[in-house]
Amino acid sequence: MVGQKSVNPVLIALGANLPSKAGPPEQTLRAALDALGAWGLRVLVESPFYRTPCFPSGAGPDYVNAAALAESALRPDEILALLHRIEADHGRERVQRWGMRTLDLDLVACGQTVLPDPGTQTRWRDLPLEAQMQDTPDRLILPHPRLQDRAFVLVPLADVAPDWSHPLTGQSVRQMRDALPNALRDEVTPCEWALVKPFDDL
Ligand code: A4P
Ligand code: MG
Repeated sequence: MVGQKSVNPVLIALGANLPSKAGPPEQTLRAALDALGAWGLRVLVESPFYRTPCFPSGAGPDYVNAAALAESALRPDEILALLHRIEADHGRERVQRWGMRTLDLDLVACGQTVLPDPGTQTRWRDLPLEAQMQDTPDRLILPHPRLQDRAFVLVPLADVAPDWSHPLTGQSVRQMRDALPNALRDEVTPCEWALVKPFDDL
C-alpha cells in the first residue's frame, strides 16, 4: 500500500552470563524481551530459556540463551540500534571479543534481507575460526554470520521459527540445527524453571 512500510519477520537471539541491574541472566533476558515490546518491536513468540556452556569453553560462566520472533516496520539498522540501546541500558560493555556479558542481543535475520550484499555476507560466514576471533564487523551483516555455527542460537530459534530459511544457503533453521554435532545440541538444556510474567502484567 502506498506510504506504508512493509513489516518484516525479525529473528533475535538473546544471551547473558553476568548479572545486570535487572538481576541474574534469566531476569535480564525477561527485562530485554519486555523492552523490545516497549520500543517498537512486536514480539510474537518467545522461546524457553536455555542454559548453555560458555563458548569458547572455559572463558566464563554458563550463559542463559533464548530467541524471539518479532515483527516490526523499522529498518534493520534501526532495529540494531534499538538492540544496542537495550544492551547498554543493561550495562553491556564491549571489552573482549566473545567476552562475558550482561546482555547480548543479536539481530539474526530480518525476513530475507541480505546485508550489506551477498558477497560480503558469504565472506563473513566463511571466515576461518582464527580470523573470527580477530575481526569484528563494523557494519550490520544479515543474516548474522555465525548463525549456522551456534547451538545456543539454533536450538532456541527452532522453537520460534523452525521454517525460516537462510536467503543465501537455503537451509532452514531446523536443518541448520540438525546439522550440528549431537554433542553441541545436547549441551543446550532448558532452564529448570520458566520465568513467567507476574499475573498483574497479563
Ligand atoms: N554486527 C554486525 N552484524 C550484526 C548482527 N546481525 N547482529 C556488529 C548483531 N551485531 C551485528 O557484535 C560485534 C559487532 O558486530 C558489533 O559492532 C555489531 O554492530 P557484538 O555483539 O559486539 O560482539 P559479539 O556478540 O562478541 O560478537 P558476535 O559475532 O555477535 O558473536 P556471537 O556468536 O554472538 O558470540 N556462549 C554461549 N553459551 N552463549 C552465547 O550467547 N555468545 C557469544 C558471542 C560468545 N559465546 C557465547 C555466547
Ligand atoms: Mg553479539
